[in-house]
Parts: sequence; structure tokens; C-alpha cells
Amino acid sequence: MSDKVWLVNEELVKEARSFIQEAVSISNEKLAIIYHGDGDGCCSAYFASRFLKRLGAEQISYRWVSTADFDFKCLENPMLKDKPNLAIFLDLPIYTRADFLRTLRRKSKIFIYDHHQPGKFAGSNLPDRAKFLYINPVIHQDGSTPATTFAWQLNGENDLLCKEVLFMGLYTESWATGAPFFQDMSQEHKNKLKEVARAIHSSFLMQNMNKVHYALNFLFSLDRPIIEIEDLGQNRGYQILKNIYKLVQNEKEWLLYLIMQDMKKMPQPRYVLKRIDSRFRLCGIIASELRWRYPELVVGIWQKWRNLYYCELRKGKDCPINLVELIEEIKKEARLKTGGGHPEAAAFTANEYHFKKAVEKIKEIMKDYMRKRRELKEKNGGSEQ
Ligand SMILES: [Mn+2]
Repeated sequence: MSDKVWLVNEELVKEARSFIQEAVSISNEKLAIIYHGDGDGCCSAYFASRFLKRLGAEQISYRWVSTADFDFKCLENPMLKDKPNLAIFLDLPIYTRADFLRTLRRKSKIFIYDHHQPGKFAGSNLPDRAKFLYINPVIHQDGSTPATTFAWQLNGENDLLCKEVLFMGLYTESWATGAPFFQDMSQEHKNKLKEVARAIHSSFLMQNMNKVHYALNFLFSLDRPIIEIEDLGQNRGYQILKNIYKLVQNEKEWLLYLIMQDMKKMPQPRYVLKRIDSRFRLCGIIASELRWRYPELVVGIWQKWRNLYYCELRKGKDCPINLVELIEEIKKEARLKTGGGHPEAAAFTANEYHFKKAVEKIKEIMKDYMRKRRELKEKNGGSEQ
């Protein structure tokens, strides 16, 4: 039914294992794990850390990089100063930063596992294979196997707690359903893990918190499987995650209410394009909620994200517009910093000037589309209500 590649090729995992092992065994020096700020990135960092600790690593530093703009600049200077013996990048398209990698490589061994579309790859400019290993299943095998799966294989342990973390990482990537690893897990067990996974994911929706690791610390605090803990609420780390989760949910509900109040003023909306202001990255979940309320429209929700504007696009089930194509149209008129996604869900970032141009373009396209649709309905004798 699915063409998902559930496991990373064992040869690639072996190569990664010996690359990392060698770097750790040379000396007991500084190691760094840099992970994508989401459920998959965090769970993969957990497994990579377990693996390093088993190899005897003592000094591991952690950082995460958030989705909206993959702002690698904020980690480049500290890392070049820190000079870790080995830097492990998980679930991050860091290969777009060729200059940084070239400089870092002088002092550090670099390992990258990423499963995003490779895009511009700097690897060909990095001749020293002994110091650089990049694995991306999109390139090296046919599929986009999540980072959690890779790191779980790398770590090689398969106790119940590991299986639970694997489930949570895959759940946040929509890879848990149908995966061949969880057949013996009860539905109740899975539901419990989903709740924890949502709390883990929420902790990465805050701005400028890249050195705080609430979710990872919570995972490290677990000394037995989650299912065996009678009252998870007693766990301090989980209390923090849950509080953040509630904060995010409350803010989402409130912003959604404001948008709905605004939309009521428009009896026949042709699009839903709204700005929100929040310290949390909420465009995605708010746009996703609105798509159900406006099945015929394109929904775009944006917010200021550090120096950029960040917009999430969703479309209702009865809207035939392809969002990837929409973004391609926008690109003809506005210079986007990032932009892409799937036909039903896409996102882009741009500076203020180009962002405004982009939003105007979306309005234009939507007005045009809705006008044509109305004309077609009239021709067919139907009427717009
Ligand atoms: Mn990710």
C-alpha cells in the first residue's frame, strides 16, 4: 500500500557507525549533536546520544535549529569557536552552507543525516572523505526515511523505551502508521505515546530557544519505558513539556478566534490571508485548522520570524489549486528565501518587501480563480450562494 522505505540500508548505517566510532575513539574530545527542532530531529538526537555515550563519550553539546528558516547562521560562529572533534547533524539540510562546512572541517569531523530533498549540495566541494560523511536516503536509496529510524538503527538497542522513542519520532513525521515495528503495541500504548509526542513537538515552536532542550532532557530523564510509569505527571521534564503544550494550544485557540471574528465580516471570502503575532510558531497549525472551515479556499497564515516573514499555506479539500505551483507563480514576482512543500501544504519565507509582493500575488491569483469559477457556475446555470 505504501512505498515508504522503512529502514535505512544497513551498509549505510555501518558506514556511519564506523565513521562516528573512529572520531570518538581517537580522543575523549568534544562532540556536538545538532538536530532539527521537531519530533523527528529530537528523537534522532536521543538515539545518537545514547550511541555516543555507549562509546564512552562524555562531552556532548547539543543545539537545535528551527524549521521556519533553517537559520544556520546562529550556530555557525559558536561551533567554529567550540571546534568539536565530531559534529553530527541530524535531520538538517546543512549541506547548503558550503563555506561553513569547509571551515568547520579544518578542525572537526562532520557527519550529516538528512532526509529533506537534497537541493543544492555542497558535498562535491568537500574532497576529504575521511572527515566528512553525508547520508541522505533521498539520494542513497529510494525513499525519505526519517532521521529517527536511522539513529535508532545506528544505536542498535531495541528495548521497549527505544521502541517508544522510535514510535514518537515516526508519529510526528506521519510515518508511524503502517510501520512494521509496532505490531505488538496496544492502541492504548500508542495513544499514550502520541500524547507525549505532541508535547515534545510543541516545545520546538518557541522562538530563539535553540540552546534549551526541554524535550531531549525529558527523554534523557526516562529510566524505564513510558508505559511502565504510573503517573507521568510526576516527571518534572514532562510537566514542563505539558505546560508548553497547553500554552501553545491556548494561544492557538485565541488567535483562531480572532481570525474567525475577522472573517465573519466577509460574507464571501475569496481567500483567507492573515497575519498573526506570537512568540510561538503557529502559522502551520492555525492554517491547518482553517482549511477545514473553508474547503473551497486557499489559506495563508503568516508571522514575523526573526528578520523574515514566514507563511504557511493550506488548501481546503474542494479547492483545486496546487500549492507547489502557486509558490512557483509567486517566485516569478517575489524573491523568496525558501519556498516549497506539497500540493496541499506548502510554506515560504521572504524579507518584508518581497513578502508583501508575494501576498499580493496570492490575492491576485485567488481573485482570478474565484472569478473564473463564478463565471463557470453561472454558465452552467448554478448560482453562488
Ligand atoms: Mn524534521
